[in-house]
Amino acid sequence: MSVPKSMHAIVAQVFAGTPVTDIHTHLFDPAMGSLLLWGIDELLTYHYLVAEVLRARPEITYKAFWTMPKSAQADLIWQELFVKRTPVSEACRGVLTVLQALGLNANTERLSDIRAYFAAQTVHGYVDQVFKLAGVECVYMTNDPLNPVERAVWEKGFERDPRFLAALRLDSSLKDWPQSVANLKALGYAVDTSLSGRTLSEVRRYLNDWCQRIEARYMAISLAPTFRYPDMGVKTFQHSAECWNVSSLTNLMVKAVIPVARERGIPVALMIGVRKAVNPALGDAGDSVGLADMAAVENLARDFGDVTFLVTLLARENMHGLCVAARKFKNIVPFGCWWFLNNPSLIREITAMRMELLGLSLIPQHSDCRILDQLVYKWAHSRAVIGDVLASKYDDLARAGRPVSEADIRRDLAVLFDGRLINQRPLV
Ligand code: HDL
Ligand code: ZN
Repeated sequence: MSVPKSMHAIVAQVFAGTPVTDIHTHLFDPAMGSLLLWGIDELLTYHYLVAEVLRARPEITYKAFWTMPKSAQADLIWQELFVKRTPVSEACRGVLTVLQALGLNANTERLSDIRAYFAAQTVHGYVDQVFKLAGVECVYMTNDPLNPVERAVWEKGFERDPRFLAALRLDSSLKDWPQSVANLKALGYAVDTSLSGRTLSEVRRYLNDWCQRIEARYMAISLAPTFRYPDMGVKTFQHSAECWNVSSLTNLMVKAVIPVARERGIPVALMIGVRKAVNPALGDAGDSVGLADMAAVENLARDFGDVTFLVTLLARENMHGLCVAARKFKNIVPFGCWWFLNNPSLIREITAMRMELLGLSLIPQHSDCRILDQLVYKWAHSRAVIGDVLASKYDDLARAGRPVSEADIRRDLAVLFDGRLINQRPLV
């Protein structure tokens, strides 16, 4: 007589066959050329691994590292983190998961054979292979029209791959106002440093123009821990440039971003808690974490109850408060275990907390991939942990007299991972 499968095994099997929508990545449509990063040298020089190799070899100066060719950086990272040391970190393990899924031998001191494999791939064929291996239906890009390289691609036009959806990123245009004024003016938007006159309507025109052009499904902005809404006497804050900008930022959010989100019926993604460039010498790896102000999130959700706020926070200590805020406001949709939280131990803790407080009304994960190949590992690792948490909840229900069927599991995974919450339209 066969032993009945455990709930964990059933969930793992169903989840493996359930394609996911990845609501936040830094990937690009393959038609956008070199903007889409892929292959072993990009995988190994991911900024997470840059930080780790400089910890392994602290005598290497930042300048010496950054002046190395990318292939030499990758060779160094492979030698130091994968050959001379055990690749225990999540970012290291991820590279191994990718190589294993591709059937490549990671027990090698040299990268030549692995590089030869990638050299033989075409980007379109490899996109198909990675999406299939990762079980990903579609990904959302992070699109920035003020990036001249990206803007040129949009302005030239290209045939879209329907698997790559767009999200308009607002950091470069709004976050550090008035630093973006010259760039917006150069694009023909009659904006002014002081947010006076036509500036706010011109910012709305910029947002509408580009949401239209890229078919943005949401707008996103990352915010410092100092973000406050409403501003509490910001003019009295003389000590921090970040605080000084908050008044402009809040005006831009309230009088430009939110009106456009309402008009277009799209969400606003708030990604709060980034302390930018605490170590500028590390480049993309130089950002750190700070505690977000939950009241700012709750106040926005209350004042704009008909706008969906997709919210992800960077501090572990904010995770419980975000669950409580989401219970208070149906238009707050917590999403992902972001960045420094995207590790098995924290994904487990956060997902259990969210399900216990919110049921299935959340988006448990996004990958944040910067390199295409990472979809394979970030989703393999997240499926394992999130599936385990869900199975434990199902076991609890069975013990409470409510067994869960395979159809229930399929329905639940669709609710959690097909991206439908992005399209919800809350009414007050
Ligand atoms: O601001 C963001 O979207 C972050 O995800 C940053 O890109 C960060 O550097 C990152 O890559 N996190 O994984
Ligand atoms: Zn990101």
